[in-house]
Amino acid sequence: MHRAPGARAHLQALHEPRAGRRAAGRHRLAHGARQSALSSEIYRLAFQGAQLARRGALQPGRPCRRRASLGGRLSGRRAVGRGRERTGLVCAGEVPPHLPPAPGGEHPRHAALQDLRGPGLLNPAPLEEIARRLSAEEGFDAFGIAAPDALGEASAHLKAWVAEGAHGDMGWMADTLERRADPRTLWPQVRALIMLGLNYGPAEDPRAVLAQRTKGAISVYARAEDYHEVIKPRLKRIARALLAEASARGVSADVKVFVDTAPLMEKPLAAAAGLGWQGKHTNLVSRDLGSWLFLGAIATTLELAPTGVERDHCGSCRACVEACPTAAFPAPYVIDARRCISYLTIEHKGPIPLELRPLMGNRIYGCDDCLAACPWNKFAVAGREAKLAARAENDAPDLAALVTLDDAAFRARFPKSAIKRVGRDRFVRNVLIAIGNSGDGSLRGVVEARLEDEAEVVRDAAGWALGRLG
Ligand code: B12
Ligand code: SF4
Ligand code: SF4
Repeated sequence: MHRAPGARAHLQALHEPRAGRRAAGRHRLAHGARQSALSSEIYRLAFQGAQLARRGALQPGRPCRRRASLGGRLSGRRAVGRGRERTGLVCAGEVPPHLPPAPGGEHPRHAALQDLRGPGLLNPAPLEEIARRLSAEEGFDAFGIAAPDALGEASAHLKAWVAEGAHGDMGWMADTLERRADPRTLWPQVRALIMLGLNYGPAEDPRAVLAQRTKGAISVYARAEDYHEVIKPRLKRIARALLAEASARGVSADVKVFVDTAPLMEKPLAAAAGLGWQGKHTNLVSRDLGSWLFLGAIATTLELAPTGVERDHCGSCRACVEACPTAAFPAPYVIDARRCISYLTIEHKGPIPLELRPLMGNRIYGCDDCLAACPWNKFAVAGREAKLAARAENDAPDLAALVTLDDAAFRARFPKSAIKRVGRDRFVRNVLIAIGNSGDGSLRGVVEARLEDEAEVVRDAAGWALGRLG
């Protein structure tokens, strides 16, 4: 992929004060998901296919005996749960009976069963194909496999980007730099990364709300349920079924699932897996789905063959770069997060730099302008996942109502939503800036009520908004 030479030198330093750094180990990511240094989402196949056969893989419902060190019995559901005690084994009894046995397996019934089970089982489909089928069954729209060493120049770019300070006060980007720059440092045993994309294309142009100055613009990804919660259970189910299939073939393996929940460079890995390319807005663009794509990953110790790389199809287009209201792209393919409204409204805790406030318009949570500008969206279709469909109350909410929210009302207003993760103070700060930009003097009263707010960041934004309303 072409990168503009010398782009790094153009990164703009804003010298804004840095908010407190996050403790290493557990972080909140850009979109609020919890990030742990090494995910606890490990699914281990603690037995070989031969053992599986001996224990009776063909006896569904048979109780599962774990190794003493892991202790106890776990149900299939609990085996994929969180937490140390739930770090899961997949039990023989949880392996669906229709799966073929390990080739050359020890179980005396295998040969006879192969006859009964029909063609294809002597030469079962490659695990790559199984993974692809499972992903489609779980509703993913894009699939590919990347090798763990596929990051190439992206690692160096990440390091240059952080060294430049373009990550602003996302201290967790710096804290996790070495692991993020190489999946093999994150997890030395990893042999392949299954990269998945889920289309969340909006039904309408999300920019329509930008003209309604007394309404708040919430970015498409946050108008519905928190996508982390939608995607992660699906990744777990795929991982579990894939391990069961591998086990039936006598292969022991581990997997970890990620959706923005670990220091993993999801975009360049997805590009290496052929899901699309990183456009000039830096996000992954797909020829079939445009820019509206969530990414998820299943890392595994299974040796899976990588799929092809997609080449860059941006050409001479600059629509996203020119659409950015805050000029957050110092060069094509490079973002300065410190100027990005998504960063300012979601990640940045303190007061928003004065010079950027007027440029934010009524965007109160995230921003979609660069994504929406992409001509490849003409091939996009509206997302199929009901849980990711925008909630009507988040399409164009009244700023006057949102600015009055206290802590409890804020949590109640955004159930199961990623928005809840930024907390009430940061959210009301954003709403006040939008009110300041509305030019609507009738909102002075609700702003004045926030001048005595307990949170300093809210009082600061209220003072600024009042000044703007005149
Ligand atoms: C940090 C982060 C942010 C930050 C920084 C944005 C960014 N572009 O990195 C902020 C808060 C601003 C942000 C915003 C958004 N995010 Co975000 N974010 C992430 C996160 C956690 C890490 C991304 C990362 O590694 N950034 C580091 C930089 C270095 O990476 P990069 O921009 O890809 O840099 C590449 C190129 O730009 C280039 N480059 C960079 N610097 C330099 C320097 C030189 C000299 C050169 C030549 C090249 C070069 O090389 C780099 C490597 O390929 C990922 C999840 C994940 N774990 O990957 C989600 C993720 C990227 N975000 C996502 C989304 C949806 C968004 C928003 C659309 C949300 C919204 N509507 O508000 C916006 C989009 C803004 C934008 N244009 O990027 C999705 C993107 C899906 C996709 N299709 O690509 C992800 C993958 C989450 C997910 N699992 O779905 N995000
Ligand atoms: S999300 Fe908005 S502010 Fe951020 S880079 Fe894209 S257009 Fe610019
Ligand atoms: S808007 Fe144009 S330059 Fe930007 S990502 Fe899409 S095709 Fe590439």
